[in-house]
Amino acid sequence: MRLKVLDSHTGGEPTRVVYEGGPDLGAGDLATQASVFRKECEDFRRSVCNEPRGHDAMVGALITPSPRPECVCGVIFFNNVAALNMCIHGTIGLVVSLAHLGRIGPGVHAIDTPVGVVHAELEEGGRVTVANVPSYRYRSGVEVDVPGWGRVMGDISWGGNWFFLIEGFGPTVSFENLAALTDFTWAVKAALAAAGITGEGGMEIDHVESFGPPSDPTKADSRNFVMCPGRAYDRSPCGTGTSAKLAALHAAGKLAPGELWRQAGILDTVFEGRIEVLPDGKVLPRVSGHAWVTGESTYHFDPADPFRFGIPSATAI
Ligand code: PYC
Repeated sequence: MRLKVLDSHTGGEPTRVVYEGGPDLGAGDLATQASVFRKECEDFRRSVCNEPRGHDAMVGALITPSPRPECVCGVIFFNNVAALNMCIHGTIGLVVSLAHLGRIGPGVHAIDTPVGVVHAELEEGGRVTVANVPSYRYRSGVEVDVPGWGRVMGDISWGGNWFFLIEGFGPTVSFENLAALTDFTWAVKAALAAAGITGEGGMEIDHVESFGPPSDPTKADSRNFVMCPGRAYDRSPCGTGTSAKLAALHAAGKLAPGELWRQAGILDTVFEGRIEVLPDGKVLPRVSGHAWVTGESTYHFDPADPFRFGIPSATAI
């Protein structure tokens, strides 16, 4: 077994695209391929994202064939503990990586994911805009008791992943508070699960997003801290999290169709977002950002190497 991967980062958050040697997930739709991945590809997932080749913040992107002829490819995103439903920083990284490999050029490209087809536009200057899956605020003003932190209120919103959106609770959203923000949002995630608070249809709320004012209001409208399912924070503003926020802002009457929202992440990198309102009342978010290719590798799997399939993340133990 040999894998070829291309590394990039989008606003600071890494994406590792596996473009050769990855597992065959069958010819099903992407949701079916994702369930095969979840059942059969734990060694592969760990090999790519976890130490010694990766680290807890790494997000993998396995390119797979899509049964939809209009799509340039399918993709399964995954991290240090599991497969993800969707990932926008990863889609931006994927598009820039496919362009680096000479597989696509500027223009709009349909990409198949386990939660639906997204359309990504690569501009000449390298900026990528992702038209995400339909997004919506599911519940607002949800209260949860968080041991050690007290009662916290937030909105539950879908942006391709399930998010609990918090403002005005917990540590100030700033880089100096990374450790406290990690403890707080992880405790919120556990409290939501303990209280049986879920997304629609009982789906787990696997991301928690805390908001505060931007460090520079001329460059962003808000700054966030996003806790991902493997207890690593998103270094970027999180595109699915930005989509969930856009949906919640619109539901609260605070964002009109076409209006610009500039979401900064904890490193002060910015994603720009706008919405279109769909006939069923959900919104179609468009999220723009940049990615940079940082490296290219071939992975080897020596049968004598006890850690050729990675080391489990401490979060997963
Ligand atoms: O950008 O959507 C995103 C994302 C999800 C998890 C990490 N990044």
